[in-house]
Amino acid sequence: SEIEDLLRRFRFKEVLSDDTSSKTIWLLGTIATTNVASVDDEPPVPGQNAAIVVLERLAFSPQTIAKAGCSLDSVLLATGERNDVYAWATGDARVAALKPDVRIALTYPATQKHIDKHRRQQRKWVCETPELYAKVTKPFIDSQPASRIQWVYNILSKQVESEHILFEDPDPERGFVIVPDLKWDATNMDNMYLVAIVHRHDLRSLRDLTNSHLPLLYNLRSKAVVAAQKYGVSSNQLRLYIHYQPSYYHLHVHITNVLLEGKGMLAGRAHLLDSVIDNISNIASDYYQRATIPYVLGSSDELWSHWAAHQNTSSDEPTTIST
Ligand code: M7G
Repeated sequence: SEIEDLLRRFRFKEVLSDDTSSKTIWLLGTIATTNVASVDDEPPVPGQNAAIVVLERLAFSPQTIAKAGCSLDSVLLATGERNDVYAWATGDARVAALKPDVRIALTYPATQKHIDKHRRQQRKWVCETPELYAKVTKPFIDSQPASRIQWVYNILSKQVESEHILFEDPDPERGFVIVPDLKWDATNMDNMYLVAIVHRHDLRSLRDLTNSHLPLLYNLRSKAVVAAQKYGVSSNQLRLYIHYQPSYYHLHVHITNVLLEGKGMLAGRAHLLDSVIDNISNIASDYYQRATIPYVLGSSDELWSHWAAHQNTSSDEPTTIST
């Protein structure tokens, strides 16, 4: 097949990044003009011979294993150990029910953008004080073109995805739309992922919330429960949270099944809606205007360069909470 032919001609040059939790590795290489192994010294040229190969270990399929049974006779053990009732080993699965075990994706020709996107990012914590928010983050948010969130306006105006709307409260102050999130296949309830997008356009992030928005937040919390019930997910099985920083600066709330776990829920990005409501209603109305909020920035985030420009100290030095 064509893909097989391309993969045979792939010449590895560099590991761009890897992720042990998703068991995935991103490789940069070239697609050689011939199948001959000796022709492999061409450097990758973006847009021409450069190629990115992604190798991902596949998850075990309970259905396949249940159907085929899984005798481990033919698992070749490389090493093994035993301690009390515990034993463990590594080896090669030679069991048909465990195969195929790798997914391969190829991008060819790969552009510089593709390569940059997959190259391991640097990451750092920043502690955003209200002063730093005003100086660095807010100007960045203000400079975001509306076109970035055109997809949000398309949903709110029912031009796109209207057939998927699970719930809408059209009220301009406290209303919102709930739709299945782009990331969800809408079939596996364990991974249920919905997103609630507020109708008002003036709330760009967590930082804008005060007690004047409590009616909106309460309303949203109770209707998220109703929307999730349509998929058989009950209120105590929901994780509701707001990202800070989000990718899109128009207030929206993530609504997921508590069984779903992933990067979007990491400490330092996901703020639980219940805590947000509690902080605003029981601690201070201006909690999010006064809070110092730590978060992680990646070097490919646009905001990274804005912080770098404002840091007169060495970039290696951690950003500390101002005293
Ligand atoms: P976020 O917190 O701004 O950033 O969330 P993140 O994407 O880094 O998590 C935006 C959420 O909206 C994400 O969960 C996206 O998967 C979802 N999303 C993004 N787009 C462009 C769409 C879309 O066009 N339709 C729907 N239904 N969801 C989207």
